[in-house]
Amino acid sequence: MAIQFTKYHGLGNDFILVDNRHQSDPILSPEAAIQYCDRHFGIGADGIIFALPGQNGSAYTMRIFNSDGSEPEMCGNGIRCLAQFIAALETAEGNAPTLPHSYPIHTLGGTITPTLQGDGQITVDMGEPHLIAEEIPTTLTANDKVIAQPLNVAEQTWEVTCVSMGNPHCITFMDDVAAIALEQLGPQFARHGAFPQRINTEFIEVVSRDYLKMRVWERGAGATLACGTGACAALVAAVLTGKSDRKATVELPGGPLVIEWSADNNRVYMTGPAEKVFVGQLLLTL
Ligand code: ZDP
Repeated sequence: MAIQFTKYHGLGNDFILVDNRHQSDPILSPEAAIQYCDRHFGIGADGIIFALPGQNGSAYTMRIFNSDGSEPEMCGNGIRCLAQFIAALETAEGNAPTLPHSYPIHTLGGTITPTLQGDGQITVDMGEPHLIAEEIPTTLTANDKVIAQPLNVAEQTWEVTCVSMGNPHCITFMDDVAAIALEQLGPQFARHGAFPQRINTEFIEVVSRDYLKMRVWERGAGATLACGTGACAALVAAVLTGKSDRKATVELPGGPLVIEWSADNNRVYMTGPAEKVFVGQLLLTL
């Protein structure tokens, strides 16, 4: 059976999008995700995303498998791609949305709402960041926030701040992110014993109070060109440690995202692009 797919990316963080609206479980297995995400034996992607029927009053549901087959709760770049994908499906069916248009999407990390602006940018209401250790989850403290706490990795002590954007993030600030040994350190953070669900790791350089530079090692996907939830978590961590304003540009290897944490702490907004690259058919049998 041939299944249609569409390839999208958000600042080079790339995904295979599958129309799964006819069924409430993903039509592909985590093993299939591993194979299709492979850049040599498959299509190549950081993850595979399914557009499923809505739940709890949401328009649609998003599920995602990382390139290693694990399932994250949320995906910031992915949900911008999903919004574009859904709009394209609706347009092909004669129901083109009038822009700006918002889609409340059910995810394992709660309801997240992307809004397609008229100019190709997508602003996502990413919901509330969670800061208490057990919500991350991390065992670094018992029942408190983890802000600028010491963590030993690779025989060094790092000062880390932990934030959940539905999925877990560990943020470290430094003078020069270009100098960080990402491939060596990333896996050691991701699999550190203090993080029972593993963790996404962001290394951040504060260029100014409204401009951060970020490199990321993602749980389940490794070094990626961009991470939307990571950029949101990094801005929250920068505000918590007094390093940035509530609105800043976060420059990733694949390009910039604009992130804002609302004054009441209840919402993080992320604005950035999502591009369609190609369509094709899944032919591997798994
Ligand atoms: O939490 C995880 O396991 C991440 N690898 C999920 C993907 C996050 C993503 N890069 C984003 O943009 O938020 C897609």
